[in-house]
Amino acid sequence: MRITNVIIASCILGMISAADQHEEMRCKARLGCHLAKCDPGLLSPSLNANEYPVTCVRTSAQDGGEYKELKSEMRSMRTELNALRIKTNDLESHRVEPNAALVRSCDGAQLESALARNDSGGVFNSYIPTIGFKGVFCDVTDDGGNWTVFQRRMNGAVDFYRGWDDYVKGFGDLQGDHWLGLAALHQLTKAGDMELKIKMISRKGIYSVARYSIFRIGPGSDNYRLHASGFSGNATFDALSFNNQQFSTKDADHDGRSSVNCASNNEGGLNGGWWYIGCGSSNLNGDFHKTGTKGIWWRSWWISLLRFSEMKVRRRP
Ligand SMILES: [Ca+2]
Repeated sequence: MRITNVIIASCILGMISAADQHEEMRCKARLGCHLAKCDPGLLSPSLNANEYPVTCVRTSAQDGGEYKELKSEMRSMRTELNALRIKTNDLESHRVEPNAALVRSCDGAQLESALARNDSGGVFNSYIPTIGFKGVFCDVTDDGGNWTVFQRRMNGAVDFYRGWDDYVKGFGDLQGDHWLGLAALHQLTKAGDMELKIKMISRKGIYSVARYSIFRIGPGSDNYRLHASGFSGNATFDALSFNNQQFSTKDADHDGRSSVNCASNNEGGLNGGWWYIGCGSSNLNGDFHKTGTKGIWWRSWWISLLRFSEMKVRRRP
């Protein structure tokens, strides 16, 4: 095949019959590219001698503009693809098994009914007012069950150093490390009749519990302020009762210390999302892999760095 004064730019657009000049012009108009006739000597014997199988190729001049356009389109497609990937990961993080029972909450009659059908607990599809259907992990065994788990750190597989939107809507793997979301937490606790239980295991293997008989999270208009009281348990310290604070993240500073954003990973920051004061006496959403103040701890990091934490709520008996 002989092609002159033409640069093939990986865009062979097809073989067409160009014996007819009119047809050739239509081809040019349709494809917007130059035509190059093939050497008749290379034609298949079965083809009519007047027919020229023609390969459409772009000239260098045309290619310049179109190539840039294609690159631009590819860039925007890549951006869209990345956005879709993020969205897919987010959906995946709260994926509910197709056969997951629909419950109104982890302590409702529907849950009892689901369990009676041999569901062993775990992830259920729950309807949360103003949010809609959302996967939740129901703990049906600990201390009588009926718990809705809203935070868990167990293997460090999920990054908790995230922004405000993620903490509001939730993230992670419901079967593993996850944060259910502040919006859901507000809906679950706003009636003021919920209790909180926090299970912790230190890096030294010490198991401890902190319980609060009253636990409520304020609305988004108050930046999901924490209300916790009625502490009991064997945890070293009541690290939440006095913490009547709004929630802070690395991009939303609502803490009680003006000189630093306690949620940031800057010097003085604790690298998480929490109801920090200045900066705090607990950091259960800190960095799983870090050992200093930016790690996961309760009371004081040098006393109780943790390798496991789980926070869950249920209606007060
Ligand atoms: Ca601050």
